[in-house]
Amino acid sequence: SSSKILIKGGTVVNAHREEVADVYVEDGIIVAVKPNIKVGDDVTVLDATGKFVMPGGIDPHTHLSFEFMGTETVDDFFYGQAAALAGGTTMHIDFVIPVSGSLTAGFEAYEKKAKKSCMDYGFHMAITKWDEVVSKEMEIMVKEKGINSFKFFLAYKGALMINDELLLEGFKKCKSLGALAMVHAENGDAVYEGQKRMIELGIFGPEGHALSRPSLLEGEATARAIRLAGFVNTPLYVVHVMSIDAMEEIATARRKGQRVIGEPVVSGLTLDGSGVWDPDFVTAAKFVMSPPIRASGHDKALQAALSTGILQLVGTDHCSFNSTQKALGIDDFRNIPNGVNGIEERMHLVWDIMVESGQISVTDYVRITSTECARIFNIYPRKGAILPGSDADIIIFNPNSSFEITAKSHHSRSDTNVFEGRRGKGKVEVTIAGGRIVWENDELKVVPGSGKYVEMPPFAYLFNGIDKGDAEYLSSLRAPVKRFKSTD
Ligand code: DUC
Ligand code: ZN
Ligand code: ZN
Ligand code: ZN
Repeated sequence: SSSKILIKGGTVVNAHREEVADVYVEDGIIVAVKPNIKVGDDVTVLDATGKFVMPGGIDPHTHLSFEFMGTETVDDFFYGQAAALAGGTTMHIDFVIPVSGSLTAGFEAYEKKAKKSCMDYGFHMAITKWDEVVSKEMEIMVKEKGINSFKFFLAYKGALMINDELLLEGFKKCKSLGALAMVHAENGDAVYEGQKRMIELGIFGPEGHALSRPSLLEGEATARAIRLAGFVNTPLYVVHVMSIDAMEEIATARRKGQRVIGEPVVSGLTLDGSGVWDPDFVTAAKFVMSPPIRASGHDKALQAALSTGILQLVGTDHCSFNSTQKALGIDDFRNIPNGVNGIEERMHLVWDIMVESGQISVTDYVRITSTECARIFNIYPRKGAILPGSDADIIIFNPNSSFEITAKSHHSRSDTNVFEGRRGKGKVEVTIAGGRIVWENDELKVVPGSGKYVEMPPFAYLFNGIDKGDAEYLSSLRAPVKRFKSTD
């Protein structure tokens, strides 16, 4: 395809407005957005009349090539990204997992995994232990490696989990570096207890996974992380908000003026927890993720929170395993690799449940699938906008067409799909990534190595409500009281 593209006659939607305009792209960059652009015949022209022209989706939460629970996800950086592009997502932010606690080794491993990328990507970094070396490495990641967010696990006891003392150290370090702290919020000690209870009751199947880690444990950890972030006075990003319990903690904190960001994921927004009760093990096991997909009612409540701004952006936690891998836990749910798909389905499903259902506007759709993510991670308006100078990551979306999700037709390498059989209105007809048409007429044209690493710069000032700054705060305190011993 040509390096010059004109998208004609569509309704261009940004988070800040929609307008009928043409979009002209040259060498990977959006050059002009205005009506009636005239071009020469060396330009590929796409007719978008009656369609929406929107920024490509940005998925803030994925795990490609993730070595986890004794196996590795089937979608690597090439296949996972190809699936994403077929579904209208043009950038994702993946979690670098340290190698034996080393951030540097983890970063190098992920750099290598990502070499085959066919779309742009960024990295968050997980922190799984704490010492002076980790602290120093965090600084290197922020100052030299383009990472501005760190995730702490309050779950996965004995593996990824860290305790409150170390969480506080991590939060303080994030604040001092101008990086955003993120949490996986479930109480890992209580989950461990819940798992023992299930085993004692003789419940070994996938339903035991959900029963062992109920939503109150997500609510507890969310509340704790929020309060500790408030104590350190640094903003907090809560990943995969799956329950009313967690969402309400975020709502309360935000109402009180604390800067807390909440990320629901497509599985939590669109599914109820009935899947793990399927009598067929493989069907049930495919729904096993952490935190678990909750009972009916949580999904609708999370949608409502998203539509009213309590939650701000949608991720996927895309972490795909096939049936054979899920079968590692056939005798014991604790060995089922945790994770579900979503990177390819997110844009369609969010359109269906949020826009088609009448809960949000098309501009809001762009905000929650793309723009807000770019803003939060400090890469806007290079990403998340259709503006002159922005990267040419664009989708043409036909609201009058329709989509259907099946494992047979999807582009992930997994043999299952948790959204199997879902249909709805709307379809991503064209995806342009980095100025190249990569998805058109239901066909992918992806090139390994064409995706670029997007560095995410740190924040000069982490705003969290009214931050007086430590010195000013201390000087505002009363002087210590002088006390005398009773014998004096
Ligand atoms: N939850 C999952 O289901 N998979 C990856 C990691 C996580 O926290
Ligand atoms: Zn997680
Ligand atoms: Zn995750
Ligand atoms: Zn196909």
